[in-house]
Amino acid sequence: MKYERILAIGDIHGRFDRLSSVFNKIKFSSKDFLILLGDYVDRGNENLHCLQWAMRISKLPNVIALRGNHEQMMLYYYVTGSSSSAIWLPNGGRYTRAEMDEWCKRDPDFLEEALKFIDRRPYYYQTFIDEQEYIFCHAGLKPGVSLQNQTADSMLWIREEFYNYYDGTAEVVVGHTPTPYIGKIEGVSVKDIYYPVRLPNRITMIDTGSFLPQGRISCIDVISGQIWQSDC
Ligand SMILES: [Mn+2]
Repeated sequence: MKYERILAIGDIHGRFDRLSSVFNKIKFSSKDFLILLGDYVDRGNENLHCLQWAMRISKLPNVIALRGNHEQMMLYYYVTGSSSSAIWLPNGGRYTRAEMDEWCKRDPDFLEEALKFIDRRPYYYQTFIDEQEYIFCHAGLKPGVSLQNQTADSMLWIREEFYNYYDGTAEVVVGHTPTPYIGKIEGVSVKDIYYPVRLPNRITMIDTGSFLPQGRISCIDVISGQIWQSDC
């Protein structure tokens, strides 16, 4: 690949202050490729600013914005109205929903644009760097199942089954499970619970609790391994 850095940014969850902080530090340019791992909305106080930022920046040819489980819940809530959509509001969606009600008074088309954007989000991004396969997705992969046969539910929601039992050859970079919640993992020293974790089985977890009081938003360059974090 022709890019100098392959960057991934983890969960954002409506923290535009922390997003700006980390994004300013990385000094993103056309020489970089950037993958956003999803969960732009919910739990923060500037959820739609974060979603709008993702909508704008992903128009660049060197940016991919993936789908997170929070975008999926939001889509279900507004579009299908099915009983499963009821989980969105108690999972932080009530903040996004309240913002949406306000925004649509000024810009009645925004809801439709947002839902169209979410509906087009891919579940994963695969690339090869020096013949090493890399897979980026929001939550993870079901162990023993090929990439083509992964379900949306696995890629958006999986937790322990993935990080305890994944044994594939691809490097996998995910968000979804905040590093402070991972707990003690054998063979992994967690110096700082709000710092990305690389597990022995090729998984890198970069959701560093963006919405938590001491949390951060993190970015990693998978080529060099360099990490940038927002100020708290
Ligand atoms: Mn999340």
